[in-house]
Amino acid sequence: HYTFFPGTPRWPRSRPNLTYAFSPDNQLEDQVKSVFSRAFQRWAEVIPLNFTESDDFQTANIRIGFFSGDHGDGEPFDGVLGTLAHAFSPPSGRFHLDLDENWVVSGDVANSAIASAVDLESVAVHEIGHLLGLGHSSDVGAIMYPTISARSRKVELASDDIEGIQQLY
Ligand code: TQI
Ligand code: ZN
Ligand code: ZN
Repeated sequence: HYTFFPGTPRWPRSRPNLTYAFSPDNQLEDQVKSVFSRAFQRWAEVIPLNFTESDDFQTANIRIGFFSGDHGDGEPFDGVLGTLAHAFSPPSGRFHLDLDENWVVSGDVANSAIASAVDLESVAVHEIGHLLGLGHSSDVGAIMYPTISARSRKVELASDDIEGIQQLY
């Protein structure tokens, strides 16, 4: 079953247009940016919010960056595997990913030759759930379940995720 963060923080429903931007310190390929776009779209399909990319990292609601190790927020990354990414509850909008992971953007993670390959879209969909106010779910099929099998891909919202997010928005 889904959970919310303490106090049930959420983005104000009166301002449903949320922007996201990528850190100017990362030079991301369009293929990588499109993975995030698809991940946001999966949530936008089931709630009355929409997400658009902004060029202004300072003012965007959701700020996405890839960082290695200690990156100044007291929650350092740890190299390959372990912590993959973290995102904070509304209205923080901070979405950080571990630059040291072997991210797979093609979606074909199961066939990667790299044992530590991690599917970017799977992690993005999960972290966006946190950014929107969902905590972890006890439902093993849910996107918000707190673990994922190695080299696996899970990007489709489960009914548990949908029920949770629709209760928030
Ligand atoms: N990062 C953890 C996560 O996003 C960070 C975290 C731990 C956390 N406890 C939390 C965030 C409580 C919010 C609330 O869950 S992670 C997965 C999964 C991680 C893990 O790098 O361990 C995914 C990131 F679910 F697969 F294990 C993304 Cl999909
Ligand atoms: Zn961070
Ligand atoms: Zn999580």
